[in-house]
Parts: sequence; C-alpha cells; structure tokens
Amino acid sequence: MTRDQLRQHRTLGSLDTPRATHRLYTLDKFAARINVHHQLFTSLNALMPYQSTTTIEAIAHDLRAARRVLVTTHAKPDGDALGSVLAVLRSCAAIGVAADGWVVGPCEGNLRSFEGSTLVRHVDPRAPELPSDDYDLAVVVDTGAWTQLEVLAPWLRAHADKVIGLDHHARGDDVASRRVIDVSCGSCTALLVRLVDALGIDLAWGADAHRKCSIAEALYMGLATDTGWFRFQNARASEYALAARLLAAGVDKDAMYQQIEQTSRVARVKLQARALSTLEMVGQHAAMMTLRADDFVETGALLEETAGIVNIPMEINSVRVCALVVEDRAAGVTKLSFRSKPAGSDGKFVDVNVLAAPFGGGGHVHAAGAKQRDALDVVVNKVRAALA
Ligand SMILES: [Mn+2]
Repeated sequence: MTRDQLRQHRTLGSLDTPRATHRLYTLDKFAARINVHHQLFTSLNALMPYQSTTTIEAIAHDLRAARRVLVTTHAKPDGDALGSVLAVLRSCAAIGVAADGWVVGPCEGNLRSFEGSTLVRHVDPRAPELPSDDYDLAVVVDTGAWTQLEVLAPWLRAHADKVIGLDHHARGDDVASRRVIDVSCGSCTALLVRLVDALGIDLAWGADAHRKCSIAEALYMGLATDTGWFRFQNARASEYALAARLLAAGVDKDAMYQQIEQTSRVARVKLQARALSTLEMVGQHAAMMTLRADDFVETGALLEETAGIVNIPMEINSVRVCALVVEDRAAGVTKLSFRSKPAGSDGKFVDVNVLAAPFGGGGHVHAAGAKQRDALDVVVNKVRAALA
C-alpha cells in the first residue's frame, strides 16, 4: 500500500458529484455572445458551473496559433499533474510552438526524473520567481481551483484572457473561461490524448533510444498513477484501451512502475515498521497507529515519508477506518490522518470528514486530517474514543 490510495480518494471525490445543470451554461454562452463588459463577464463566469465551455479542437487551434505557451498545474504536482504538463509541453514542441512548464513545488524526485530534456521550472513557493508577460497562451491542466495554483494564481488572474483549462475534476473555479472538463476521464492525461490526436501528433513523439521521454510516457504516468496502476474504480475499459495504445507506442510500463513506486529509502520502510508495531484495533472496524518524534530520530526518516503509511491497516478485512497519529516535535503539534474504505457490500462506510471535525480538521469523505496542540498521549486517547 502506497500513496495511491490517497490518489484514489481524491479521484473518487471528484467522481461522485452530479454534473451541474445545463441552464447556466447557456447563460455563459449568451454572456460571451453579447460581449458584455469584461468585469460583468468575469463575475458571471464565477457563477458558472465547472464544465466545458469550448472543444478540444478549438484548444488545438489555439495551441497551433500561439507564439509562446505557459503550461502549469496544481501545486505539489502528483503523477497526473506533472505527466499532463509534460504531455502538453512535448505536444507544443512537436508542432514547433515554444512552451515552458511552470510548476509550484515541491515535486517528488521520482516524478521529476521523467522530465528528461523537457524544461519545467519548479517554483519555490517561499521565494517565487514569477513568469514574465512574454506568453500569449497559458494552459492549466489537472486543476481549475485557484487555491491549488498558489503563488501562480495572481499571474493567471492578471492574464485571464490568455488562460485555457483542461481538467477531469468535478469542481473548480473560473481560472480558465475557455476550458474542457471531462469527469469521465480516469486521469487528466486521458483527456489530453484527445488533444494530441487533434494535433495529429504521433504518441511516440520525443522517445529517445531507450523509449524514454515520449508523449506516450507522460500520458501513461498520469493514467497509471491516477488509477492506482489500473486498480481503482476509475480504471474502466477506456482507460485500459488508452493503456494499450500507450504500450503500443513504446511505453516501458515495468520500468515506469519501478521508477515511480519502488523508490523508498530504507529509513522510510523502517518508519513503517515502527508504525505497524503500534497497530491497535479499536473494536472490529477501526485501526490506529502512532509515530513518536523518537521514531523519526531513530530511523532517520523524514516527516513527509509518513505519506501512505496510514493506509496499511486497510489491508485488514474488517477494517473500515484507520487513523495515524504523528508527533511533530519541531512544529509543536500532533498530526492526525484519517482514512476510510468506500462503502462495502452492506453499503456502510465511515465519513472521516465528520470524524476529523471535532479535532478542528476535515477533508473528504474517505481522507481527512487535523492538527492538535495537545501532547501525543492525550491525542491518542481522544482518537481512540472517537473511533470507538
Ligand atoms: Mn488527475
């Protein structure tokens, strides 16, 4: 069990929302047609449901006509976000349009290793270097939420007329008035393959002698990671069909799996052992684990290496909900992570967003977190009581 369960929760969260009504969409088109004052249009746009306002073909046309393109995605990019950025950058290169990636970090090194010679600027959010005005088009992929764009949000607001969006999430803001949103895509890259096709580019474009750095590889990185390597609900026939196309285009799936998923340090696996040694069942359906500050000192693991550990007790048949309590001595807080399984055959599940609320936290139905000022042992007792 690794980070991919986290990805599953995010993806499931985006799939369970019904599509917005069609009525407001027509209003959006009406507003555009009568060319209302820009500010009015912007405020109308903010009220618009998060759904497509243009077509892949129109975006392909915009890309061909562009002089210099900025490509970005949500901060702390995951495999789908970075894969989407790389796929658009390589597509621009294939049609001879200059393009730069601008990504707000941090981004895991195992993902960055797929960049090859494709230029991606990793912006440090604490000391951000911002883009110049020398872009006539900006493409935002795998998000449409202002908060996720962090330090790049002001630049995108200032260049709103140049921004187009491609996303597969159900919720988003008015980052891109021209956008294509398809929640039926298992990854953003599953949407982007239509753009690559519309541009008439070979999926193997960019491949080196070792089959690396192609558009297909970038698309597969997003597809494989967002579907939990084709195990989650969002891996449907269309995702397998796309995988087949990408493998036929030369993707080395076994090398990619190793390069993305099997990169833990020894210290991280030892930290995992520490967590597991504290595993406690609370009743039949809840599990709790604890990591003390000393566990990090003694294993040499970093705080960020706890990612995914909370999910391990999900392997237990009866477990429906898990909690991981982590002592962060440097920050003087105790961190809580909660996860739950989707509804089983009896239709029952635990809403961890509700569970985290009394701890001053929240999140999603199946993934939530919180921070407490109390000492570890006090928090552990509170969590045990909440799970009982
Ligand atoms: Mn995604």
